[in-house]
Amino acid sequence: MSGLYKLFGIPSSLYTAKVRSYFRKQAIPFEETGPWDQQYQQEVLPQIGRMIMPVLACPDGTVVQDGADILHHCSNAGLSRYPLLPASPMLRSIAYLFELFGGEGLLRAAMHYRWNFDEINLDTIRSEFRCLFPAHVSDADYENLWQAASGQMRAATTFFGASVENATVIESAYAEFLRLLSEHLVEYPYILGFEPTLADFSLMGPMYGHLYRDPHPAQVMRRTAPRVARWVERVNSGEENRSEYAQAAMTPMNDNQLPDTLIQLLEFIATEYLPEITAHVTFANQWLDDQPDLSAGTNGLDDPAQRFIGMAEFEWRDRKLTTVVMPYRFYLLQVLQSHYDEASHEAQQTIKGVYQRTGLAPLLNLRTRRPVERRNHLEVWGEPIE
Ligand SMILES: N[C@@H](CCC(=O)N[C@@H](CS)C(=O)NCC(=O)O)C(=O)O
Repeated sequence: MSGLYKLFGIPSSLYTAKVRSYFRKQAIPFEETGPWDQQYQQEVLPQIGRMIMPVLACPDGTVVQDGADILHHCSNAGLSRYPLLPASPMLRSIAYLFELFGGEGLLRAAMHYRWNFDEINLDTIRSEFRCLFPAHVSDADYENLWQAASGQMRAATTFFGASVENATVIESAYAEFLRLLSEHLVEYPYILGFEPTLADFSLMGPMYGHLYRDPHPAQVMRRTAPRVARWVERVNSGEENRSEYAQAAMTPMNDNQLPDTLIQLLEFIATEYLPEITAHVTFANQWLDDQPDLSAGTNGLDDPAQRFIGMAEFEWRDRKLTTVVMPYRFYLLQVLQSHYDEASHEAQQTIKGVYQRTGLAPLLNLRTRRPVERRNHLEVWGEPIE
């Protein structure tokens, strides 16, 4: 093994984009290769138990799967030149919120803009998906592989509610997000101020992996939110290209007076994502109640690599949606909640105040009856919470 960190993923992978941006911004030398790589196939895959990206192979031989775990692993190893998490408990809570929302809440827009614009996107995506397979695969063989891989992702698109029928609402919600983020970026080069954090890296999943790179959404972003496109480039670069920001203004955010532009982004997250995650927690609790004998340390399903437990319905903006329930989302939600539980009374009051003001307060108490834990690189249920 080389002395470098090795990242397994492909350029168009959503979750790999989160990890790649962290490595680039933190100026950590690494090499990236696809899941076709011999090391992935022969050493990594048997360890992680499912075909998934991103995976990080560390120089000491440790293998870490999952974007969130990879960032926290590297941060704990002291690799971050910019702290992954802000020191302030208030801002840290918002960083965890963006980790949840970035990877999971923007998935609908990310999938819609990739898979519902075939005329503009399809040739590009077909070329991008070639990176999943070894270079020697023939065109004829690739055609079959592409049909299978793209078919699977198209099915996933509808599981996340990104159907053509929902197109106008998805697009207007995303336009609103771009507008709010553009306004926030007038004052701040990053989500939580003047340094990149988990919040920025997490948003890179959808915002870079799909929405900046795929032809149709790339044009939408460039034309309607060029400042957002520059932020995507900034977060993906080791350089500090923030010349558009006045040095004088670089005072850290004040916990007790968060910028209105950030508050508005939080309100957007409440409207966009709270109904969905609420429905998913309700579904999961019913599902857990129906399986009183579920063994802790398992996912409760026949296939230990399966990531979905069912479909839940909820009201989203002016319509009803049914989306797939993934325990992984609770894994991220729990981090936000544990941080809140462990904060000082004073910090809890500040966090609660902001969550109440923005409509996010239910998130602090929305809990599944069992925690989601990670065992052997898979998400599993823990013992019931008393
Ligand atoms: N929570 C996981 C999600 C990873 C994930 O879904 N990755 C996609 C690519 S962006 C994947 O590998 N999908 C393969 C599959 O589901 O078969 C993480 O952050 O690592």
